[in-house]
Amino acid sequence: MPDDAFSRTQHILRTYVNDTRAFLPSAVRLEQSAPSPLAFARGHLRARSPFVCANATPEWRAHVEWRTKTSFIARCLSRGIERIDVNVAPFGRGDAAVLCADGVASLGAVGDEARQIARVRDLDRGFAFVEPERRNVRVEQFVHSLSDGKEEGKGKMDVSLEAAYASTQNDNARREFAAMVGDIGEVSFAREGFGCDADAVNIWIGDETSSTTWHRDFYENVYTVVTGMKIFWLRPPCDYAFMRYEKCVRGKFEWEESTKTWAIRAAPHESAVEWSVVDVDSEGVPSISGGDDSMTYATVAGEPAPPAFRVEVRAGETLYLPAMWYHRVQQRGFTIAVNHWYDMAFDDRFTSANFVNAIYDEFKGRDNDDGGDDAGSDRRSK
Ligand SMILES: O=C(O)CCC(=O)C(=O)O
Repeated sequence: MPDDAFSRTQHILRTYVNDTRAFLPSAVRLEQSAPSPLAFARGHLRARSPFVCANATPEWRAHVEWRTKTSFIARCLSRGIERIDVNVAPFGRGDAAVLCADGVASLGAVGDEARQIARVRDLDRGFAFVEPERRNVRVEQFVHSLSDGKEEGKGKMDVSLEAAYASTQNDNARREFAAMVGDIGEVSFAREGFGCDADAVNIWIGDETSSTTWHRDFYENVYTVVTGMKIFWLRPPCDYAFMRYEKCVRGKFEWEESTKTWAIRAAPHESAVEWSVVDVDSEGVPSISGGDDSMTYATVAGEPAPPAFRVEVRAGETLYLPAMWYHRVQQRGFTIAVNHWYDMAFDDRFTSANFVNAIYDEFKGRDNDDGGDDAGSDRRSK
């Protein structure tokens, strides 16, 4: 492809991003009360623009029963829930792209400590998409291992459980926590606005040790914080070209008790995963990229990425996160949140976004036709 066609396409993409962003508000609005379902459907849902609203779920008993570590543990035990599944990963980075070179991956460093590295089995170099280790642990032990928000940035590499996050995103509210699901309900504007039941209801329990890397979901997301605080960084779907999606070899973190180190087991024969390798926009979370340029935002037509929207969602508040918006998430202190995933409309916005992204990929010289997951098989994807 001649250079001039490449740069013309880059300018067209840049104009597309600027024009699309001009239709969005400059910041995510905080509404003091829940909109009516009609106002939600006519306003935010039609525009697919995120907002936070206070007090959308005042009837949830969870706001009282799950407010402190002690009351949450007591509630679990009184309902016969003694053990739960948690994800464990170094630096709390499950579902993250890591860069491997010569059979090792850099994982990050805390303060003046040397960077932590993990041995990678079955992959010499390139990006791996690494899933966390799943453990079934006692609720009490897990909850007490979480911070109260006063020890930010503390390195916890030597105690593996301290990088644990209840984040199975497998409808765990209605499965694992079925005996307590009556403590939460639906979010009324969402239930009526979407006109259907949620496909999944997920409970997330963690602290600032864990974070969720940039990705997008093919679900409408209604995300309520019960206790603690979440920080979301958001980017509209038009920002794809900045997100450095790479084809990554699947992998899994494995804790090696004998050496007290983490390793990564790669699965190069399984289908690849397309994942953003961008590793910026975090606060108090060590970078895993070690300043590697290939893990910062791409530029388009020589211009840097426009800013991400930064949103704090506090206890009692609910975020509407439209489908296909990129997001990256952290929390502060002991945090419990509940999100409802509703089916999205697979319409011309879906196909148009795929078209624009494919044009960008084509000009990047990438093969987009095989390997990576698509919306049909995995709703957490590019
Ligand atoms: O809370 C988190 O860590 C991630 C939430 C998320 O990615 C989602 O709800 O789609």
